[in-house]
Amino acid sequence: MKNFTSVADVAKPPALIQQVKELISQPSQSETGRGKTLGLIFFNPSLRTRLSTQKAAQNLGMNVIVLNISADSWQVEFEDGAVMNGGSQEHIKDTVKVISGYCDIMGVRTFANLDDREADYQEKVLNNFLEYSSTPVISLESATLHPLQSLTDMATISDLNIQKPKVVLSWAPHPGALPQAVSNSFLEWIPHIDAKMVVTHPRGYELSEKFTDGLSITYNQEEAFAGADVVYAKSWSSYNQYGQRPTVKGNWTITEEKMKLTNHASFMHCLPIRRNVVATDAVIDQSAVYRQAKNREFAAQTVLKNLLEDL
Ligand code: SN0
Repeated sequence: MKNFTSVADVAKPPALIQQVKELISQPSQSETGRGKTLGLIFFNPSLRTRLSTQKAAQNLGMNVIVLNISADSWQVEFEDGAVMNGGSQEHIKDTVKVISGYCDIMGVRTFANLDDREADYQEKVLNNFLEYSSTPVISLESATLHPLQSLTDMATISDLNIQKPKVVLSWAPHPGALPQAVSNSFLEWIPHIDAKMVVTHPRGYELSEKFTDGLSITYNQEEAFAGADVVYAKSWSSYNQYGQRPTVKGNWTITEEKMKLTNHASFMHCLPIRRNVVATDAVIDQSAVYRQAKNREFAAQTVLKNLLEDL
């Protein structure tokens, strides 16, 4: 594997998911990464991604350096050919070339700005890393995808050992406008496990057809929940009215009553979760979210190991 920025970077996604499952059932450490350095670059906040990837690298004997660009570094200019007489001090080209000189593998987190759909969906920031880095690049969540989360989610679902589970991706309320990355990415990976996929969201919250083409989609959340084995909750802002939050009819918060419609479904969420907005305390407290968060370590370790082997 040369980079890990979407499922398209993976030659055999089911084999990678299987490797994560094996690590879940039998955690292990190795010296594969001895003497190698992982650089983790954050343009946005992170808890699980940061710590699980650091831990995963340590499990492989790697050194890790972390930079929070917005808090600790120079302000970065992204425009090609910019005359830099304004607020930003360093061009992304220079930032990436310099950091990659210190690293053997580089991870980057860069959220959608949710203003300019074209810029977000062209993955402008991530592509600067791919273009200017001399090392493999791992997405730690980009504007439109979150592959480490999705690889974890596929392994976590597959680890339930339910034959062809019914998996429901449900939109949920949130006080702010969130990216579509986690949901897009989930839908990009789900064909690589044997599942029956249903998406439910209010009108106006349709995702890009690139990710939902051919899927079963309903505006009726309760109908979607009937017989579900997995309920995966996520809030996202509108794709069509980009970054907006059109008015929603009814209450989409996931409650115990709604979960009773399912086939004792596992409740999943990437976290952080707004308690009693996305889902009630009772739903979250009995859910798979902590197992899912722990599995982030095994997904990151699997990805790093594959990248190290191909250095
Ligand atoms: C991010 C998102 O893509 O939805 C990261 C998820 C892994 N989530 C948030 O930014 C949540 C922030 C909030 O206000 O709850």
